Amino acid sequence: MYKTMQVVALEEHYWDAELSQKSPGFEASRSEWQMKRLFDFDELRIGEMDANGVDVQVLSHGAPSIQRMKGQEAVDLARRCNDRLAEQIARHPTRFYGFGMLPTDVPDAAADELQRCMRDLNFRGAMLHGQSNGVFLDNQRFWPVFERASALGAPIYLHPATADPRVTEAYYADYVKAFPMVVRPAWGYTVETATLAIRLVLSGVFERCKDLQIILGHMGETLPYQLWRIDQALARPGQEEMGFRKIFCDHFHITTSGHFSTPALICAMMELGLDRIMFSIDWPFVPNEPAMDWVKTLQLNETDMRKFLGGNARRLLRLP
Ligand code: GRE
Ligand code: ZN
Repeated sequence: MYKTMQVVALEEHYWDAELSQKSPGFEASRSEWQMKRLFDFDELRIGEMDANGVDVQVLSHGAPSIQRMKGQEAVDLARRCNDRLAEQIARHPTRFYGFGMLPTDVPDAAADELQRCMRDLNFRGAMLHGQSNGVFLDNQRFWPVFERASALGAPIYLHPATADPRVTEAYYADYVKAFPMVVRPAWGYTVETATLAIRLVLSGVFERCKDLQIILGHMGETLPYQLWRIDQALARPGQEEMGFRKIFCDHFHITTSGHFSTPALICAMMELGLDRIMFSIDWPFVPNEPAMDWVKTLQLNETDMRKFLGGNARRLLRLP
């Protein structure tokens, strides 16, 4: 059944050569297998898409992207990276779309870059990675970015990055040597990104930015599972209409990147509804095979499967 359906995966990464050179420790904990694929836009990438039935990748830079670069250097470098990504997409226009990177260290310039990405480069939104040089992105200094995203109808994908070094030291230092992934997909990434999502709701940014849509990967970074408890604990009498659950369900979409669990998917479907859930892989941090093997086991009806595999992404990202 899924063979006749278009498969769109939207947390699929690449690395820019110049930005990675300027990012110390970029290769740490990343395998040779992943490194080779992050810089490839041709045979390896498209060959593995074809071998597994992935029709479209929406490309984004890997973590921490431009979120740890400062000032005018960040502004200029983000522009060059986005231009280079657009060139790669133009070489395979039916297979690739893009999420831009934004130099959040200079918020007004980041908002302008988002607009340039959408209007001039035909990107489908932007991806932000964890804190911007140590500051959570819900801080009002970053609201120009969210206001512009809302006005442009540009979804913002919140991707994990490693936590503040003080958190890593206090919470993980004694296990990180034996289990380096504890600060990344095993747990640290999840905590970091779920915290940012909760802070964004608390900040009130969605009252200002009525059309802002946020995407979370990794099956929603645990938030669908926690939704009832968070909503109940934060509830304020007389403000039921502005509760956490309502804001989360109105302003967030999630993807399955790197999290191919049917019980987790069922939980997310019950909390958010299928229309806000989009298949994704997280290639090349996760290979395509286990993702597509999992999809074949899902007992979704044809309409829902079509939405899940590509239809929801097509609508949210306005893909042709
Ligand atoms: C990363 O290095 O950024 C990474 C991993 C594993 C899973 C996802 C991911 O190492 O982004
Ligand atoms: Zn990712």
